[in-house]
Amino acid sequence: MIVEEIINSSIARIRKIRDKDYKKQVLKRFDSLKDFLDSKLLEIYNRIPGKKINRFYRELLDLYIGWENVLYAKRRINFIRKKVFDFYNLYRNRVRILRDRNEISKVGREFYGRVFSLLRRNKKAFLIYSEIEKFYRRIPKIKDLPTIVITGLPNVGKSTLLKRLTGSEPEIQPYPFTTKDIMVGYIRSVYSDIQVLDVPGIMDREFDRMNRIEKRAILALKYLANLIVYVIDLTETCGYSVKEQENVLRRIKDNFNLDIVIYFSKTDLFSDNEWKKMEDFVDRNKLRYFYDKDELVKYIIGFIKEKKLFV
Ligand SMILES: Nc1nc2c(ncn2[C@@H]2O[C@H](COP(=O)(O)OP(=O)(O)OP(=O)(O)O)[C@@H](O)[C@H]2O)c(=O)[nH]1
Ligand SMILES: [Mg+2]
Repeated sequence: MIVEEIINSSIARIRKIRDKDYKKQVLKRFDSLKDFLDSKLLEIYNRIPGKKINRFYRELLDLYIGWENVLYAKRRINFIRKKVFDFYNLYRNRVRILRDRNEISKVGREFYGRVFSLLRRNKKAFLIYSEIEKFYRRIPKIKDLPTIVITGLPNVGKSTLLKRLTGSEPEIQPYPFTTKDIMVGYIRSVYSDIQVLDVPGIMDREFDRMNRIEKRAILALKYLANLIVYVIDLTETCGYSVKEQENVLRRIKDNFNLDIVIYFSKTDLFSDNEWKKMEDFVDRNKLRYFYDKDELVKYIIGFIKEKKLFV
């Protein structure tokens, strides 16, 4: 798709160039094609991340596209750029020594033919590039700010909490796996903004057995979190038992050396039974807990301040 678009706009540009002197016209067209492709390919090359990218984005790109594909595309685009330049030099020199209009026209067609088939043969690199562009549209820009990651099982109310904390508008649905990418919102404080990330739900299984979508959440915990807010749905309307939710919590505790607080969601649905379950849960797990979002915000700001994380 993208290759054909590039070819079509090249042709449109070339056709606009006219000169009374046929040979001059052909040479000007060559220049135009070379310049256009050179800037287009350089733009693409620069949009494709390279080895200098940070580890979070690199591993995330690896999950979405495959890091080796990204590197392949970057190398390939660079190669195509050089090759276009080679063809340009070769065919320009050929045209220069010709006088016959038919001969010039033939060499001209050969130049365009080789350049366009070079692009078409490398469709894969351009396809990977469009995947990268899609990735950039899906993944928010992660800023260098103190960062809270909201995590928990699917459907427990993570995105609802993000919305309540930050006023952002993530998709919220009554079924699991609604959030597939990483969502971001900000808590404004007098010190600086605090970045809050809402990530896909994770299931009760070993981290290395998780699917690609769950692994996105793990990467956010691994590379970005200063504090984890673990959401627990004691009503179990999420479809998962408290036991399963506790297992995942334990796994996170054991694998990440990070501060964790609990947020109990859906308290508007609580009966006496759930309030009792909350007491038991807190007794067992000895973690700081919240069910009021204003209290949680206050705590988060205090935490960031105490840990000197404000930038
Ligand atoms: N009554 C009530 N429902 C809630 C509350 N929080 C979330 N829900 C409902 O629970 C369902 C799941 O909420 P989400 O916020 O999408 O849950 P999530 O954890 O982001 O889910 P995934 O993205 O699929 O992992 C939705 O139907 C919400 O409306 C709450 O405090 N009270
Ligand atoms: Mg969600």
